[in-house]
Amino acid sequence: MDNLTTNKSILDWVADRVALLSPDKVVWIDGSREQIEALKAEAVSTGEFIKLNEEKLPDCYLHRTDPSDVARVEGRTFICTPTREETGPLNNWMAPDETYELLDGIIKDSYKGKTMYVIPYSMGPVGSPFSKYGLEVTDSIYVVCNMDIMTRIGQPVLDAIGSSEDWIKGTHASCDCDPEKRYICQFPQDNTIYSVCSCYGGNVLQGKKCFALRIASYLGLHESWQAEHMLILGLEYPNGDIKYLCAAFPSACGKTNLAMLVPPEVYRKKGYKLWTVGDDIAWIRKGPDGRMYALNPEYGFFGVAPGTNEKSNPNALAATREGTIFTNVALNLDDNTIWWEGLDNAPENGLDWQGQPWNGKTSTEKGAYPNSRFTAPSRNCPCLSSEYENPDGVPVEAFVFGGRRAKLAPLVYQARDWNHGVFIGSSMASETTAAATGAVGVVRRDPMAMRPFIGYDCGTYFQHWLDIGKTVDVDKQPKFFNVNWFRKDDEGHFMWPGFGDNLRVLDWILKRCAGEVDAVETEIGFLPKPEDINLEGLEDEVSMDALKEMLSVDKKLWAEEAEGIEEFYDSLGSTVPAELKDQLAKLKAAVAE
Ligand code: OXD
Ligand code: MN
Repeated sequence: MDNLTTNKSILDWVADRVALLSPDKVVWIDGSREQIEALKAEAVSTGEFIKLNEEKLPDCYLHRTDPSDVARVEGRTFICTPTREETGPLNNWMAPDETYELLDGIIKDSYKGKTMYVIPYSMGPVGSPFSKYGLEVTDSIYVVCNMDIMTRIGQPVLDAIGSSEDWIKGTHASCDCDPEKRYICQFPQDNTIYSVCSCYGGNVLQGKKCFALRIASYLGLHESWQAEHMLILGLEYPNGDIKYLCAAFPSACGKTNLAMLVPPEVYRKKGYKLWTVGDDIAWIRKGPDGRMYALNPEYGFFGVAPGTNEKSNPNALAATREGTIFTNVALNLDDNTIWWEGLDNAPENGLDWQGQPWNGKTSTEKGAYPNSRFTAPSRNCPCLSSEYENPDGVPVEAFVFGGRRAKLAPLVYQARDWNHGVFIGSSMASETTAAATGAVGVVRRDPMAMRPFIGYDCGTYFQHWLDIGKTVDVDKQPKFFNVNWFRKDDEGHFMWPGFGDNLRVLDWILKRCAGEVDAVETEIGFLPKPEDINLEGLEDEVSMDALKEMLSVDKKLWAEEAEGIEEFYDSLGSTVPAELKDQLAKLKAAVAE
């Protein structure tokens, strides 16, 4: 097959990869449907893919990974910069030269007897001012087919790169998937990514976490924009206006569910609609009108399967009904479809995620791995925003942060201004699952939900947020909010129903942005007046007293929280901005008894 480009930097790099990896054959991924179909057929013939029921799940496949290779590996993820200081204390660090030597040693000649696939891909619509391009070489058809869903691939990307040297160089080598030799390495100064000895999506679909967050956050620092772990959604009002917001939550807090929520009936009847722009990553920059715009650089959803069902997220479920690759879910042998925990009708005649005979009615073992995934094309999502492909992104009214806090954080509150908002994001935290049993769980700080994804030093990242604020006129700045769907009463029950009813909170947030509703100033920021949260149709589930409780601030708990934030800031070293330390001092003073 011919090369698809005359770009010297690309051809030299591919030749260098061939010399290192020694493939039998090189195949350039051109993005044609015929090529992808042929690769899927090949993967079925070797057993790498199982073709599912074509009538019920057209063009859908099941894939199983090695049981030791089923999740992102934070402990083996490295930022490789010339100095340790550049990566900061939250990241693992290795020196670039030694790392190249180590990794090249592991992967040398590992493509022998195999094909090297060269995938040109774009994060963002090809040609958009936001978009960035990359190439990933891989020995895995699974990676090619997933990248085809998650990113825009092929010839148009090479045409857009033209003769430029500005593209990300990505090397993936499956090797033997040995967990001891597994490395996920980002080299921000070299625009380079290596994923070695893994085939799990979050490690090897390099467009996602490796590029669109770790490398992109570093690029954003130097080019004055932001790569954030945020969903983007639009709320359409009965008059047809649509307002957009971005929201960041740590994992297991329902980001995909919020991004695709179904409005409560009272809202639907009035004509409100919810539109999804993205469920995981937002690239954010100032537009020509001085406002901030967000774009989803991805092209698909790489979602957690278990728990996704008609009640929790009918839109995500619908998105998986065609052209989807399922990873590590259970197989229903009766009709050759898939199953996971949270769906009805567990199959009696099934195979579990490792391919072992499994009876969903009687087995106490899980059918699907808890982190099993679907890779589904965005275009399948029934509530996909018509602005999703807009190369200029959507204007952002609000940044929303959140986490699981059983007692501390109110249902919603608003920051006083940009810097206070950055303070709230920087001190974000979530309680571990101990919270589910009623006990207050262990608090893990996860600033802006970016803890595993900031490609450089955390304090410097906070400063970048503050600096971006200074570039935007105050009247054009998005407003900052914090939400907590997970507040519990004294018996340990969740106080807020969540899911679609979270729209009631988003409604208040957007009303605040439009200046349409008052708020109460408290020690921690602006809280809603209880009567301004619309409980219409929810009166049986949430009493006014319960709502008041969810909107209360316990100064003693906040004083403890301030101590926790101080400890966290201390652990981050000297780069934590003075402005944020001032914010912390203000909080401490406000909640002191
Ligand atoms: C993800 C994650 O898979 O955040 O999106 O881990
Ligand atoms: Mn994520």
